[in-house]
Amino acid sequence: MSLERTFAIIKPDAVSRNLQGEILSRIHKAGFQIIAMKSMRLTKEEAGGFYAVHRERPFFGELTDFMSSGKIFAMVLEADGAISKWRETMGATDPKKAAPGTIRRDLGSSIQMNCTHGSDAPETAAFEISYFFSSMELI
Ligand code: 3AN
Repeated sequence: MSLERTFAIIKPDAVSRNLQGEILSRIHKAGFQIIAMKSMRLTKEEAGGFYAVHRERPFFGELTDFMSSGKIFAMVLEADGAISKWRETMGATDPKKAAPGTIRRDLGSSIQMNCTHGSDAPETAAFEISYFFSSMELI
């Protein structure tokens, strides 16, 4: 497997519950390097641009309200096979269906409030990283 970068978010539900330390610890234990990280609060429009692929989905309004409801931590993670490795570390979208020991199973409360985001493919990782970080922040 080759060295790869993925994009991750610690979502507002996790930040409001002060779970960022616990999640960062799991990121390090899983073997990722944190290449870049910033905390910020998205506007609804910025959240909509990020989740543009979901624009037609019935939950889009709810999703963008939630993602702009509080602070997030946006990160770029690096590891061998980082994209699939981070999705395995997070677990399935629905915490009830996520494997034991994953972030979403252990800490998530619903499909929406599932603590973390991770890119699902190299193309989405490239788009998502560039949506949040400039090339100078990724050195
Ligand atoms: P994942 O984040 O696991 O890749 P996606 O891309 O299917 O999942 O969905 C993006 C985000 O949209 C999820 N993380 C979740 O917060 C939200 N979401 C997905 N499905 C639903 C749903 N049925 N109801 C409410 N929110 C949803």
